[in-house]
Amino acid sequence: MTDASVSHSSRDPAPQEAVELDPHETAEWVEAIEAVIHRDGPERARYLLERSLLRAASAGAHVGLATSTPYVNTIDPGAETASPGDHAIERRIQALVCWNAIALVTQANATSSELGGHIASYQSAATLYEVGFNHFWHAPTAEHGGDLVYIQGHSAPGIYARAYLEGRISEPRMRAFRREVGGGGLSSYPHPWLMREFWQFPTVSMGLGPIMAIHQARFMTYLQARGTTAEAGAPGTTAEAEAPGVAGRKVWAFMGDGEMDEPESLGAIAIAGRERLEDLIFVVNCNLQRLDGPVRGNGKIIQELESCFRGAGWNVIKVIWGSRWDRLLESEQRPLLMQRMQDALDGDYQTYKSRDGAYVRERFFGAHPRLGELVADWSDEEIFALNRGGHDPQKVYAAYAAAASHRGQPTVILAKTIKGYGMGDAGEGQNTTHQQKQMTERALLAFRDRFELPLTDEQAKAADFYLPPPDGPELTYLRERRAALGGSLPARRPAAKALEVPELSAFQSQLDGSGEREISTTMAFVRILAALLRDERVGPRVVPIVPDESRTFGMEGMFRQLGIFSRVGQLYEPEDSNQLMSYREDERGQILQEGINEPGAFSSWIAAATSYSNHGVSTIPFYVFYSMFGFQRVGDLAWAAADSRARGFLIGGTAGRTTLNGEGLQHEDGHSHLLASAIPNCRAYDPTFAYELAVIVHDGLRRMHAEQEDVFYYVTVMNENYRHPALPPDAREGILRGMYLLSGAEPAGDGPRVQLLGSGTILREVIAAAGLLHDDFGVDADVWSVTSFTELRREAIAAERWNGLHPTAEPRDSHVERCLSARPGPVVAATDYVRAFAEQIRPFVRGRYRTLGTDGFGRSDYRAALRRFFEVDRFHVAVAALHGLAQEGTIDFAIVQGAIEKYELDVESEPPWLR
Ligand SMILES: Cc1ncc(C[n+]2csc(CCOP(=O)(O)OP(=O)(O)O)c2C)c(N)n1
Ligand SMILES: [Mg+2]
Repeated sequence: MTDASVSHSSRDPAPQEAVELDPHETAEWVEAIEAVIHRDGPERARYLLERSLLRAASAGAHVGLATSTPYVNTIDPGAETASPGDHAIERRIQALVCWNAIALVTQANATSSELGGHIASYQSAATLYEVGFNHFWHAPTAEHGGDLVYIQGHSAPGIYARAYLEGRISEPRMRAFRREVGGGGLSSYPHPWLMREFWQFPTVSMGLGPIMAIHQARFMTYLQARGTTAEAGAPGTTAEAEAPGVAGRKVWAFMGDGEMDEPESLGAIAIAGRERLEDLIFVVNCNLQRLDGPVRGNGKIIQELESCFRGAGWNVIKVIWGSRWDRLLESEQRPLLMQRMQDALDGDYQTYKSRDGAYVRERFFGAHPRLGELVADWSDEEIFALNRGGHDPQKVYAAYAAAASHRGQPTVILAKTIKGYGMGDAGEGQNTTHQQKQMTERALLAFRDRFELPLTDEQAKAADFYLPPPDGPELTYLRERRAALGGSLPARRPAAKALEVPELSAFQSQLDGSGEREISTTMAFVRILAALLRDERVGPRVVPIVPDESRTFGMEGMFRQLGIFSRVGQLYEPEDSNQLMSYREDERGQILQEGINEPGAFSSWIAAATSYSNHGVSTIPFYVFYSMFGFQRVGDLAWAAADSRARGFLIGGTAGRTTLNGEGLQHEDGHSHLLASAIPNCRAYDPTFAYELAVIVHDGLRRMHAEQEDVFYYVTVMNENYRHPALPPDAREGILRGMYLLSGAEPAGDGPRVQLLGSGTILREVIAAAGLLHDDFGVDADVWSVTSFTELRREAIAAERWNGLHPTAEPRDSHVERCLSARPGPVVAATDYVRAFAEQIRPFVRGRYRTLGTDGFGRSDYRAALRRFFEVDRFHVAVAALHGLAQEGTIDFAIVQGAIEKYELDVESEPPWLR
């Protein structure tokens, strides 16, 4: 066996002849092992070999233990836990679920294929789900918090079909699969946003399910550890009566074998191994196919994955062969059969199941005369009926039972199945099966016959849904099983108890301004966070999350104070133990320091931001990261967070293209706000002053955790130090709506006048420009702080839409219009983001509007040089304002020319975005 229990290291210099010194002695060793196998079983043989190898290694032999095991089931038939279920009824229930799943997709595509859907994937996975639903997965109850099941996105039809049998989904709703407009239909895939009481986890973007599940399981250990703190008496901490806690709960994550190609799928498995996440179970449905064709036609995906997961410290359970193979594997030809099983490639296995028994006899068993003899008196049908492990409820049950009771490691179940199982020549094992959205009448009849469904020809041909009598054995059994496990799944709990959030005055020191001190908004944020952490009610709920950037953001003081969460605490003496701010890991630590791992950190944030629903306990996560490595890096996870109805704060640090000035092109973010603006429930702000930040964070807490709105916040903070004024009276509402008047030229004189809008760090250039305009040109300026162009646009397009649909009613004004309409003069907006950020409000600025932004690649230099380069400094703002006045005819163009010369603007170079 090529990859059996032992492999030589690639460094082993000894050629075969050099070590085969004594064939007789070798034979004796092999015989000895055979005797052990015979007497004490293969496990004992493995143990002895491992011990011997260790001894050889200690003497200098380059040996390594193999990362994969033979291509047979991990659990021997004799060691299987027997399923306690009624196998005949379970088989019938599964057939009904499979039928209704086919009917769901077929009906949706009956008149046109516009809606789409998937049949083959769920058919291959049905047993894997059914065994879980019947025997393993708890719904949330007073006693059990409920297992968290990450369902493969495009297996949704089967999950709907089961919910239909349970009476949770009506037939009209089943007929509205993928028709959500108008409400009531079933979403294409698991989307909590669209079916908020049903789906918990949006998994359909491949790879996100696995990484989110790992960090969910890790977050559960965090909650448990923090809950222990509460039991020890800390006030107001997470362990409280509102939820039964996380004890006994498991995370089950389903994924496809093709999906394992995604870096996110395998990229975090080492974390699960290292953290010994024993309540995490992956089920990889190895149907050997992805969308286009074979996953590893020339290899073996199960063996490859086994190596990866074993290397990462997981317990691996392979469920390759069904019970009908047991007899063959117990025969004398076991070694030869195992060799053949090992030799055949995944591409071969796929082809076997797309053909027939005669083909399997010839190609698989025919490879060796003694194997051929093994099945000589079998019919072709019997050979073809040799089943795969993932379709055998008993094998799957045994694997699940072993996984559920395994301690000390996460478990992955690698189940071999057939894509399009049961579809026959309509798709079973065929390369085209993934795209199959319908079954022909002939295929539907064949399916009915194969699974003995009680349907008339007419019903079958019409792909009618089939609901057995409610008091019949199938539905009675199905209900009883779910009742025993606490109720139906999947089920999402929309609400947790609202939190009492602190008053705005909790952040008084930020509201009062910084006086003479120059600080950054990053520093202000850290102080706001510190104030929140001190609050008795919400402090323990705060989950600070950082990729490897705490020191970048000045948060390292929290290490000592809060501790970094570690399941084992701190087993070493930290280098800086004698210092006040030493590095401290703690079993009850509050900070999640995720390493250099933005997708992982974001996944932890999602787990915390949805804890109100999945754990019945609201937590308040703050994920603080380099804004350039935020949405751009993990945008798909941000989308999944939005779909998940996440509630929490994303803090984009060192934001803007010219504040993080020395770091250059890859670090300087000028567009994350555009990416954030595309997410409907993400409230995004680019504040300048500490009081703005405090108002925004406070309102976020109120909306998300007191009012329980399903929104989350993206707030950018900067590392540029300056003085912060105090909160102006009446500014609060404008800060939240997106703009407010910072300084007006009151009383309005008769001279020329302009409106200057500034956002983020560039607001300070805008304020300075107002001074230049006044001092050098006698022009008055109203200065507006724009905390969010995105929020302004959202409100304005809503008003515009309303007006368009209510033409005879009194028109509604947007906040932008209310602010600017009575203010004379051209409008100039400047931002540290690309112009498109400020362009968002153009249709709602009635006068002349000019935007300045940082379009182009970032680069390193001094801030002043960069702002001049991107043409967003005070001089460019002033000249843009003067140009607007000239265009309006208020001043002469010669004045603008004079200003350009006075301020020495570079007029001949290429625009910055071309350089
Ligand atoms: C990130 C991403 N890329 C592509 C797709 C489109 N897609 C949906 S299913 C699928 C094939 C899945 O194959 P596999 O993971 O083996 O699942 P199976 O259907 O075989 O169970 C693809 C490519 C997707 N959903 N997400
Ligand atoms: Mg697959």
